[in-house]
Amino acid sequence: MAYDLYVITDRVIARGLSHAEIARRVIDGGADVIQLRDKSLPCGDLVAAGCEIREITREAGALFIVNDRLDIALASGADGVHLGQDDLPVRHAKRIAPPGFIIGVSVGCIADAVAAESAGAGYVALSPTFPTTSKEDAGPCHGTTVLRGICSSVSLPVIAIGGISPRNVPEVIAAGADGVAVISSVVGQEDITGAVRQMKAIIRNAKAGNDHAG
Ligand code: TZP
Ligand code: MG
Repeated sequence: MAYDLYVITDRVIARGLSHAEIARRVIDGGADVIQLRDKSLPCGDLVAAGCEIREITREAGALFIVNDRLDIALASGADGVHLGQDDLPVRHAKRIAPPGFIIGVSVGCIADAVAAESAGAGYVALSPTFPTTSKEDAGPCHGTTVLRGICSSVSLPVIAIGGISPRNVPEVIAAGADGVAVISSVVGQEDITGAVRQMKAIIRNAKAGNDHAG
């Protein structure tokens, strides 16, 4: 499963585009994962958006993850859910989730990442890696030293989230991250599809550089 480019929907940052429209543009550019994230939509609208994104991602073979809401993820047929440290604990989510369902977890330190792995998480995301204005309560950023520590402490895919831009992707990949999760660097751009293609090319080059470095 590739986590290279993980794009998170945000209707405000996308200047009012619907979640499905964001997903279409992101998938056209070749993103690997799309996360439906909306803390204000009523349940019915959220699950409807989830079902639309499920169709769009299924056709493209991309992963579909729902933020926070295991119920919405299951009801819309998503591949997984993304949980924060204050959301449903992984071991409880696993009691409800079907086999193979992915549970991603936001972590802020090596200990969180190791705990998430032992509880059965499918991937971890260092949140936030760099300063971000896209999430109000993101808290202080952890940087690439913590990222590097997490990458060498767990065998799960590790994703960097928060303040990721084309400029800092090489540094994040060099620290050992498997991928990057972004909002503004893709969803906030006028040409969303073009921004995805550009980020994918930068990630590909950075990974090739790691391979050459041995
Ligand atoms: N979780 C941690 S940081 C963040 C989320 C949803 C926001 C990421 O947005 P951006 O614009 O890529 O910094
Ligand atoms: Mg959350």
